[in-house]
Amino acid sequence: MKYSKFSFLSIVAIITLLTLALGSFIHPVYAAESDPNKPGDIPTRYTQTVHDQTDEKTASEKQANGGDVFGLGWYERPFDKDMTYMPYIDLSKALMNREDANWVYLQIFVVNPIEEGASAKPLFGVELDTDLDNRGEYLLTATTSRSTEWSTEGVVILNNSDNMMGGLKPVLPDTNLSDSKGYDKEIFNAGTGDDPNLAWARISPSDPKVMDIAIKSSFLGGAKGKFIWFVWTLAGVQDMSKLEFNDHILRVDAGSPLKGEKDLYPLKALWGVDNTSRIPSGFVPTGMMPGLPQDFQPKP
Ligand SMILES: [Ca+2]
Ligand SMILES: [Ca+2]
Ligand SMILES: [Ca+2]
Repeated sequence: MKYSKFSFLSIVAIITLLTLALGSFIHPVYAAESDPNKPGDIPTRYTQTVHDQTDEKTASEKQANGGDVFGLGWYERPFDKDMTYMPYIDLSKALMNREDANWVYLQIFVVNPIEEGASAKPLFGVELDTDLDNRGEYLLTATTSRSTEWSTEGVVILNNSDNMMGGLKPVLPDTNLSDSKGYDKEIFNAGTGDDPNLAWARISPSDPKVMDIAIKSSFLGGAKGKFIWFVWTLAGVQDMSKLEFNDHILRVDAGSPLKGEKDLYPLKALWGVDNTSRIPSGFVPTGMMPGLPQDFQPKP
């Protein structure tokens, strides 16, 4: 009995060693399995989560549930010009995952299934400040009429040619309306561009209220890349030369989704839009950056 017990333990030890050896071998294989030219499954470890106000509870009052701060470029306006609620563009959450060797994955969550908004032709997107000067470099947008398969169709990346995104005061409203160019230059459109596989989108196969977006990690500086990101849904204004909106549209002309803002309510020129606050990725902000949520601002 003693002998067989010893041999049982030996077998366990050998299996354990084999498992350990295989385990250390399996890890790098995982990265190699990721296709550098087509996105795949979205990793779930180390995901950054950003929450956004939703308005289903105040929709019947024809107003937003707070969260709209024109002066910081935070918009909570998933309503049409008559203040009818558009739940299929009401952002509730955004996730970012950078664990894949080849892809940065973004998941954009809204209140109702995206398909419900097909006739409004909204765009789902992300704005990126890649040199951390509070001025966006890129705006990626994806049309919502799409399947649960990854595709570059309807995916566009715009760049800004005057490096004046945000006018004289980035993020904050300029004193006078700005003539800065906004996002005026197309660098990717449905596979046309320097890299035909740069950016992809799909409706999440597991949740019809989620748009998945994949951007090549190398475009954002690879594993160590530092950038600010924030997501958008855009149905009313889709002229990207009007960004930043609070420099190109006066507050009084933009209107307000909040009845408390008596002189501004209801929505006027700037309707059918939602975004999140600006979120740092790959770094911890050490100086004040406008438009970041309080959690990310340095403590006084
Ligand atoms: Ca929202
Ligand atoms: Ca920038
Ligand atoms: Ca500005």
